[in-house]
Amino acid sequence: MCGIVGAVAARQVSGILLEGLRRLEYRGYDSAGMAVIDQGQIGRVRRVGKVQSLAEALAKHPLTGTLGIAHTRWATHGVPNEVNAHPHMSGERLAVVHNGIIENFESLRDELIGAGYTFSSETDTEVVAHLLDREVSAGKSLREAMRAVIQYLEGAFALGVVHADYPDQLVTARKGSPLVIGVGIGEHFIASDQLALLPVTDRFMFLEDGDIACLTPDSVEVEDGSGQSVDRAVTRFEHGAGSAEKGAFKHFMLKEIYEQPAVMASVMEGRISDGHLLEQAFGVEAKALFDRVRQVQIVACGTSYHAGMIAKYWIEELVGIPCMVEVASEFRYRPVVLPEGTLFLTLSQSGETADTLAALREIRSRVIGTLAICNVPGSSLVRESDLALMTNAGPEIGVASTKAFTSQLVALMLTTLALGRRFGLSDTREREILAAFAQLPALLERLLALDPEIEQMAAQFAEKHNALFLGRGTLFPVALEGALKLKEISYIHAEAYPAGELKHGPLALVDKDMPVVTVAPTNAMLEKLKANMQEVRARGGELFVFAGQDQSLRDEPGINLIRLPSIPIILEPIAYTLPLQLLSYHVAVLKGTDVDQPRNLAKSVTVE
Ligand code: HGA
Repeated sequence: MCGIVGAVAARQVSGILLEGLRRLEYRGYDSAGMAVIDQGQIGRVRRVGKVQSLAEALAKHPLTGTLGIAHTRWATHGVPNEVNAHPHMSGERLAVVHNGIIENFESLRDELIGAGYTFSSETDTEVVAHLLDREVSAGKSLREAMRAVIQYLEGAFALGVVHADYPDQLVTARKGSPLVIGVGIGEHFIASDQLALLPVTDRFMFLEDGDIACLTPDSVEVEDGSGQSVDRAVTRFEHGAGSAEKGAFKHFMLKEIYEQPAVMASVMEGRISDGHLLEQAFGVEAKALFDRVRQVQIVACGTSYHAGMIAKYWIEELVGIPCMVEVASEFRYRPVVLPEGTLFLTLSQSGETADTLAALREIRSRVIGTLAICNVPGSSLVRESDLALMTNAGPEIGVASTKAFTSQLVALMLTTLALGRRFGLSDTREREILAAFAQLPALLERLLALDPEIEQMAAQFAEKHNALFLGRGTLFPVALEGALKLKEISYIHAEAYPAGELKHGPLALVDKDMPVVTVAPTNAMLEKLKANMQEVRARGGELFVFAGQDQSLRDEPGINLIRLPSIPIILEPIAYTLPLQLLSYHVAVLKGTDVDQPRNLAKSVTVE
């Protein structure tokens, strides 16, 4: 995932741009570049690799000037090399940086070649530079040119453009990819996120999809998709949001639970356009690799393994190809049989999980390709896999994983859709699913409102020594994850079972001292689940039920019920995870454990 920075000021901007790029490094990139306008000329420097390589190049060839744009690239079209690095230019007078994917770039490129333009890169972005030049050459202002050009573009984009004939204008536009305007005094900025601009401002304006803005040192003028001039609110940066600071929260874990609505949006940002998935988001080689996939082998550890288990339900239902899931520490040490056409998919928050990494290294030569779903760009897993999809969850400090898990699930659904297309999943179904996923931020906000009720429920666990978690279908891995959270941070022994297994053994454990947590959404499995709950009640077990809208389940003696809002079935595993995270959190706080650093556990398990 790449990043953009831009500045228009009265002072020199190259230092501001470079620091902005450094602050975007966490997003991952393969090359970096900068263009600055000085005395009517554009100076440009680009380098493959780290921002530090760009910094060293700039030390030798400094770029002076008060208007500029810069970029870190994560290639989607064309290999990572200097020619493909941004900014891209049309002629000598116009430069553009772009975050996103222009889906119709091939037809636009053919049209531009027909009009006499020559292309120097393999990127989709270069069409934007030439389209803008064509409009400016036809007499439009830079801003009018941007308005005209974005009408031609299909896909997702955040754009920053400078032109040597407009030495005090930075023109920007966004649709589907993140972009924020930093508001200063006598200077203005753009960036992919607020963190990039914190050294220069704490006031930000967020553009909406389809907006265009024209920044000068003294003004910011925004127009919406219909060309109407609009005011977008200026807000102050809230310290702690998305960063490695606790802010007002008592623990990182609680902060990270509460970040999940925003995280759901950032996993999808720039990867969906007009209701469908942009599969190039997986990387340059994605299409060629996905075309050859016939089954999927997922390997992961701990919480990530539970995410993989949910993906198995999704892949087998929506794609209709086999999906195997295994914990890495088992997989890597046994002789595995992998059929032709296996995509090897690893999941890890840190990308350094020793067993997962070892499994990848072991198997790489025996599969058609490898995909890592990971939260840390530049991690070993990402570097060593053919494709990578970042979960964009931001730093996760609490040892017990929360937002990393739910963001992995969103990334896994995007993977499911990319594969599903090749096996008959209709465009309509893909759009329905993505429309449901678009509701996630709002839905998770509503679930967070249940926090006080969940905190009350937690009081009944503080004295317990054991707990049982039950679920069916995709909610079985959710139950496993709920039990793992409780174990990890409250040290209460917890087990999870598919509810249908109850009578095959664990029912023997049920008595008045064994709380049984049940995730019971209103879906096709509910009637079966209710029968399992009766089995518990009949043995004097106390039920703690997270229920859907089905009214036959009631709060009554022996049944403690928290009712969740109505939730689309496809979102159930993500939605039902959140109350279980809160339950574990509050139990741990009541027990007085070290919530963020539970005993004996480490965040990134880099040893086997
Ligand atoms: N499609 C452009 C920009 C890539 C990007 O946004 N990455 O996250 C390219 O391939 O250069």
